[in-house]
Amino acid sequence: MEQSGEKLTYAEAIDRAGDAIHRFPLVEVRGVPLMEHIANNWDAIWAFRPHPSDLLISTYPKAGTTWTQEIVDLLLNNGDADVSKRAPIAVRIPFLEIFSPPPIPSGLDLLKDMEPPRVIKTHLPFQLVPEGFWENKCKVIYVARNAKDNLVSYYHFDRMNLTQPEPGPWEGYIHKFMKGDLGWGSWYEHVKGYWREREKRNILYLFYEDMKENPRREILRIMEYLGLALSDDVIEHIVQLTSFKVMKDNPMANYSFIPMPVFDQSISPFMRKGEVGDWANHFTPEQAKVFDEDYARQMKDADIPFRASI
Ligand code: PPS
Repeated sequence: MEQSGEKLTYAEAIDRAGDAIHRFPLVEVRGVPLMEHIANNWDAIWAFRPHPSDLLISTYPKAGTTWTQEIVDLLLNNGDADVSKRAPIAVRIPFLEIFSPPPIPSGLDLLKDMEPPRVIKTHLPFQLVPEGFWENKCKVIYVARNAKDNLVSYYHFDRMNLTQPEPGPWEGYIHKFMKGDLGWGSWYEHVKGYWREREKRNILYLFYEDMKENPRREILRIMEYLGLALSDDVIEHIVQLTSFKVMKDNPMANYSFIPMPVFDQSISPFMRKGEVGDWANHFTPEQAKVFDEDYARQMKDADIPFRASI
């Protein structure tokens, strides 16, 4: 990546950012709490104009973004593992709204150096996605994960991502999640926002649990949505390359390219467990009861077929 004419790796850029890296507070943008640097650069993010051929992968944090990014990158490159190892996943598929202390490149910095068609990652809720994506009828893949597993994954991520607010104790974190008091706001509003718009906007709405249950089936759905036709052998290869185990050992996908002091993977690895139902190892029966009652209230106006076990 290029900064002022000089090519820096993520590790070098993070090293240069030095003391500017810490746990940033959340600042609201149109009622949605976002990391401070994102909020401070909101006008530039909102003004982003995609090309009609650009593809957006959108998720609430920790819903299966990286997995889907790797699948899409491999599908677009005919399952060629060497091509998909050309750069870290965050460079191959930039994170639209991310802004960090310089010289760490922003998502917009990376995007301006790429020719369309580009694949772009976002965690923005539907209403904060720059309007050009809808005006240009860009393809959008949305991935949703059941609330309790999503919460568990986010909790461990907030422990190891030293640029996110302190997660605090587990019990309190459950309540922050229920209130939407986390980066990118309410899980409930996020999954509902895209669900309501999915048909009108031609959004491919996927579930993490379906991907775990039958990755081949879901990879084929993505392939068809992208208008591709790959051979069975290539699809099988992509299924293998995007298994949790293989991605965990892939330095271009497992976020080992984002070192301390941003990610401390000794606290919790980015590729942590990759399972459906790990929530049962975290929630007490009483916590699950409180959560489920609140869930019924918050989700009563939507009928989204989430599964917390498979
Ligand atoms: S981020 O930071 O929002 O982009 O994180 P994201 O990639 O959305 O979510 C990380 C969780 O996805 C799991 N993961 C996978 N699960 C199954 N198969 C594959 N290939 C895979 N790759 C990543 C990852 O382990 C995180 O979930 P948890 O439950 O914490 O393990």
